[in-house]
Amino acid sequence: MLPEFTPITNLTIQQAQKEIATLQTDLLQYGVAYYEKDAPMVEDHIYDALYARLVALEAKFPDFITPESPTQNVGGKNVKTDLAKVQHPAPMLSLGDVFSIEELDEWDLRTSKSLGFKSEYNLELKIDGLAVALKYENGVLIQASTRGNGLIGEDVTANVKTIKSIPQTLNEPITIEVRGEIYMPKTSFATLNLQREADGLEAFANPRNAAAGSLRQLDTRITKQRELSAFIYYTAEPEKIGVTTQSSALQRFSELGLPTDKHNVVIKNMSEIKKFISEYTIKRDKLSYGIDGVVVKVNQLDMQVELGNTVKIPRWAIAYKFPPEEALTVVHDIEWTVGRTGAVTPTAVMTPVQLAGTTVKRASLHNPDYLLAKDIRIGDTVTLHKAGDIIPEIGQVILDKRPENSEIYQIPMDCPACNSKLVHLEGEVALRCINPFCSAQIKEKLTHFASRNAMNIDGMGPRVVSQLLKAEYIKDVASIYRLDIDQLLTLDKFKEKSATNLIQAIENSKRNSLERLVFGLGIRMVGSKAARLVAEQFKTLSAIAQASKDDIAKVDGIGEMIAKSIVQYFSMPESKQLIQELADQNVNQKYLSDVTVDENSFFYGKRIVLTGKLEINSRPVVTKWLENHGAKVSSSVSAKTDLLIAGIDSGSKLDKAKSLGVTVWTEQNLVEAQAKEGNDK
Ligand code: 3B8
Repeated sequence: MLPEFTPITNLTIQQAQKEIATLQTDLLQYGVAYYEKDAPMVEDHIYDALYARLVALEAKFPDFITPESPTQNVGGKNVKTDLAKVQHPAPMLSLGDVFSIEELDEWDLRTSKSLGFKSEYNLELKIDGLAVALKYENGVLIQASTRGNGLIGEDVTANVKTIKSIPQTLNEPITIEVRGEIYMPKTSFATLNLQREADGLEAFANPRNAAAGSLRQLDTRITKQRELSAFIYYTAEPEKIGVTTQSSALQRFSELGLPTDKHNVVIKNMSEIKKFISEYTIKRDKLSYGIDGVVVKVNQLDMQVELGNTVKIPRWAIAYKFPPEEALTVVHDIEWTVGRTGAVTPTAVMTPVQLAGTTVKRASLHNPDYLLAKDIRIGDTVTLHKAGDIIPEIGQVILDKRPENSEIYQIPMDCPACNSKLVHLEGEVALRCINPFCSAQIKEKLTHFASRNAMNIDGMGPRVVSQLLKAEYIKDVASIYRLDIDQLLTLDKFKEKSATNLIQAIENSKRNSLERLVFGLGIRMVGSKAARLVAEQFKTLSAIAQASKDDIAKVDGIGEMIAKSIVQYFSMPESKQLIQELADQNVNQKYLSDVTVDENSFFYGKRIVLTGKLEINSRPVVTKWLENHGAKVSSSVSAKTDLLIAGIDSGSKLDKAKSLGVTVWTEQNLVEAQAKEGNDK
């Protein structure tokens, strides 16, 4: 929580000195945690507020500024990693920021006063990522670097080259340095964290940390597996592309093949800024990437030059930061669930509250260490926010509101499903159930096997899996293929038709290409992407099973850890037996290269509904395109719908989607995503 700040004018010199010293030390420490370890110790808005307080104090008491103060080097961080260093030809500045409309008005006044007239502004969304500089020589990408301390950054060329939206060659053979933001789309962030939790790794706090952690990797293969994207917004050499305004620079970047965010607008007066800000305060939830504010830039480039820069920030641009969305609620219970790998994770169950557009009542507590570090107890009042605007996360406990008789939460010793003793495997934060016969693990494994991206057995969701397990009709993956209609008909809610359909779906799944089976087996750390890569490379399940760790690690996009996990999996006698049983049931174990649909498409396997009048493409064209990318286009919205694409005059379907919390896109969002899919090929 933020401390109450004493008004600066009321401070004695001694008090000021003490506060400045404390802030300098704390902020440096937070900076190291954030920039070097990608593991923030405090929330962004708290860091920002403390930093602003330090700036104000140092301005009033300049004698106490030290060279080590975080205010004295850009971004307040000293860079230290093993990546090579790169000196920026011109300092890579960061933006000054404001947190209220009043401060924005003051900035506008100062700017107009310096210029002597009111300037046009270009408004951009402030992408929540990390800044990079890209050097192109004769149109070829030759270097990429992070901001670092503004003067010296880190060489991330090899990693940036794995980012599909960043072109390796421009559409024109020019030599230019451009700057932009690398980010991780919200869906990729969510998937990555789920996977990390299943693997007992610490989740990333937000997409920006995930992007930074992914980019600042010494192992390029890891970066490649993470889905990063980018937007370009700046060059110090506009003459090289013949532009005189920021808005036309963005246009030219796009012509050169560089990715740009298309939400920018040019405005003539401040009332329009306010409209833009309130518009995106609401719309930000719907964007596929995180934004944390709005950037206002003087549009004329010659006016930017006239205004110039301070040592740290440009005078011609400013970032308006959105207020953090936070709510208070009470924790009623902590539930423990067993995942398919046996990781036992706690979830806080809370009084439902409205938070950034949705009702929230559950938040993952990730692992016991996390829960204990925050000292969350039953009955506690906690702050709740959304990490990276999507995932509800508990900030901190409000100690003043803690019930008097509260007790430290006791971490369970036994598995909530099978009662066997839980363990901490070495080097893991997760608590694990290692009983191979644990009913919850088996249920999760089977549900995963049947799921859309794995064997895609329609009609075999968690509920049916539970029914089948309870009736003891199935016990492992292979037994799914021994089910018959008569068994299904004994189950509640099963009729002739649904039973036949399920048997048919099981039968169809035998003809899946190998990558689905590999993913479905639930090998630790092997996601759908890694599964596809090894299937493509080795072609048959037995070839994968016989491959050595080194052979597997040689596959582009597969790291040592994944390779090790695959070898370990296939070395287990149970796995060998399972594979044999699947083969006996004629489950295909070969890679079928004639799969036409790109399983990596964002749209793959999604249930999508179109509504309203589409303006850019006709409905049949859009439907066909979506189906070609593996989506199921249906006509009615339900809780199972993944995405609603709403055109003009969308009516009841839009309302229903909103009430169900289904993601809603405009047609423009779709076109952008389609463009991205095009680039990905
Ligand atoms: C000058 C211009 C820094 C930035 C800038 O979306 C400068 O323009 C900068 F010194 O950091 N996060 C943006 C974003 C960030 C910056 C920017 N424009 N749209 C962003």
